[in-house]
Amino acid sequence: MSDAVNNCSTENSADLPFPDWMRAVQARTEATLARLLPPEEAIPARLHQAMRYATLGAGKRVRPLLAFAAGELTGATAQRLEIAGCAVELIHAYSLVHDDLPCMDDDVLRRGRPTCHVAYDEPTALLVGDSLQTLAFEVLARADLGARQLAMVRLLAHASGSCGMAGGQAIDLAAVGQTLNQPELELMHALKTGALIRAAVMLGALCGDPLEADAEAALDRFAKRAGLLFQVVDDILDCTASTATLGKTAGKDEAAEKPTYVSLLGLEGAREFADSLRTQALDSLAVFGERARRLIALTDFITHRKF
Ligand code: GRG
Repeated sequence: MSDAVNNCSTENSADLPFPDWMRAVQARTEATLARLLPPEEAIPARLHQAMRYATLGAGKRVRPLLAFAAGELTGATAQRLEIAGCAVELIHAYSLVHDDLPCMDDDVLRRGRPTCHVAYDEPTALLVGDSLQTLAFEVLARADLGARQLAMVRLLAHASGSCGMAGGQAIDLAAVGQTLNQPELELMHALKTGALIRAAVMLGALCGDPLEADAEAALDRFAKRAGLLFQVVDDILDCTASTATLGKTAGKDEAAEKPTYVSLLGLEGAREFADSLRTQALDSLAVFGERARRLIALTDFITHRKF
């Protein structure tokens, strides 16, 4: 593994400027995912090729970045954080494959490439999602993650299931053509997008030493605000950025008559809401002082991202 890839460990990353740290975590995540996924020649080869196609070579890796940044609060090792971060990223990759299927959002472009069911076929894409999801739990269960490993498995399962991401997707599908008020919209997004972002942060922290109860509550507050912020920015980008920049079809929410923060608050209102979520997220980190500097920088990255 190259120095850049190794340097993201919490033991020796203290001096890296944020962009270098971010690139190092992204490279380490890519290398770990490549190692954890079945080789593409292993039988059934077509399924394994499609799993690697859907997971490798693109994506911002925001969730692993959050896990690594949260791990800095509890002195977690990079060996544990790469496992926690990749488990969440595998769930995320599965959700994108299923979300793009014709029976859901029916999209042909993801991460600048044909979606999985277009590049392969629908049954394969369905099995890719299923297999990535179970691989996430296999990865989390077979590593040595310390005394709270079972709690980590439980946390990821809850965040992914019907009371988390899958439940949020169900609400999203039912909301097409409906007008939601702000609490309803917030619940949908807290589940669909927020639950996994929150899981990434809390899993990263769980890789290290236990936090005091009030510090854990502050981190949880941060994670919830950051998850919602991520979605509000996503809504803004959907109607302000181009398909080429996003690597996925722009303007889909409006075309599909989906309630979003932009449809509810207007573009300027959504921007103001994002700004207030950023402030609330950063306020929650105050208790951690300098140890939260990567989380602070990531909050700004999430706020100002262009895709
Ligand atoms: C199918 C159970 C199931 C759930 C799908 C995550 C999700 C629920 C749908 C994705 C649709 C979507 C565009 C949601 C908005 C927020 C989001 C998750 C955007 C994509 O995440 P990024 O920007 O993607 O982190 P990359 O490609 O960078 O990994």
